Amino acid sequence: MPPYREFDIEQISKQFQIYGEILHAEPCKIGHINETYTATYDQGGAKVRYIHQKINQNVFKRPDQVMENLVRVTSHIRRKLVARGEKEITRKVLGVIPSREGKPYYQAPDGDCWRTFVFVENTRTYEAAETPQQAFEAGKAFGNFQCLLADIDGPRLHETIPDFHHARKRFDAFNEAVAKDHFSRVASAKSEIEFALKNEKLVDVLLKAHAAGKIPERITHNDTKFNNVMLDTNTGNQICVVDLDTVMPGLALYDFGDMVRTTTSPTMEDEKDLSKVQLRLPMFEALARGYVESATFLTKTERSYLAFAGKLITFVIGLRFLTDFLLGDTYFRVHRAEHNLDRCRTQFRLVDCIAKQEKKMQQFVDKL
Ligand code: GN1
Ligand code: MG
Repeated sequence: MPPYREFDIEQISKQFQIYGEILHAEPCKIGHINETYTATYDQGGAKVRYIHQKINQNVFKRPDQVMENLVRVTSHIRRKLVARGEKEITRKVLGVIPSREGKPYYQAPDGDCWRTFVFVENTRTYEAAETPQQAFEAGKAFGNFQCLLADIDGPRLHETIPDFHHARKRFDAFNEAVAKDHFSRVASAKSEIEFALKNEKLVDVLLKAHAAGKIPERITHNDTKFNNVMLDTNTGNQICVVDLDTVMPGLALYDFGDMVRTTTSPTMEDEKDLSKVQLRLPMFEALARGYVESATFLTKTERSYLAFAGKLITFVIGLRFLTDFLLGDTYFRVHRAEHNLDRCRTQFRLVDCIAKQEKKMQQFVDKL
């Protein structure tokens, strides 16, 4: 996280349609990409919080398209929640605060793009699931989200990062990084590279099924980490999902796969002690129940790949960490030497854990 600059945030805060005066702001969330701050304002004596976030334009080349998608998606969900007569809608879907010019983001003279959201109070996020009930809520949160977007009309959403989960392209990029070895890091990642090469066969499975028309494109979240689910502090129920920059056309299975990656192991993504990495079957089962119950649109074929999707996405994200390590750490924010390599190792260990239990996992899903 870059150093917090109070003055900058104050300047940024003035660009949005927020009443009252800013009191203070703190950096928040452990995201690898964007820069996020929680800011507290005084509004007629009440303290109200907002999120200010700088969009990483190294990753998101078209912030205008990111925000166009985001506004379409959140407006669509909001309309449906209103029609259902739901309460507390400003907690259940992200609210975008317009800029002074009435745009969904503000572009500063230095080119940086900022946006502001309503802060969702009385919720919290976790880096790893602590109970099966939490895993269930996560599955339900993303299943609901996909369901709510299944009938969005108008043109196809923008692909904010083209080929984001395209496993074959990710594999090719990895191969190229190994071949070039610009940072002379191949030697220090020998066994990880071997692991990646040995598992190449995974990468085409879903792409082929999709190309053959067996699994459909849907509107998906594409970054379904467990820490993107806001759980109510009092009840533990899911309230909403956040981090909507990659909401775009994709495969529902990719979303489920990333849920498996981030809820089933008790460890952090960069755990160094690999013996702690595990696939906790009760977590997987609760997650799958929550997801399948709410993602009512899933076809039989999609359901038949749910366990596999966990293995695939965990592999592909490990591959992305490894590639970034080989390319000199330019994509994911790192906090120590070999950080991306550590992240890769935990992912690959989890791939092994999933492979060992994959049959059992799928048998469970088949009975749902
Ligand atoms: C990135 O920034 P964050 O943590 O929300 C990445 C995801 C990875 C994740 C790994 C746009 O998400 O794809 O799964 O790191 N987001 C982007 O922790 O690349
Ligand atoms: Mg993200």
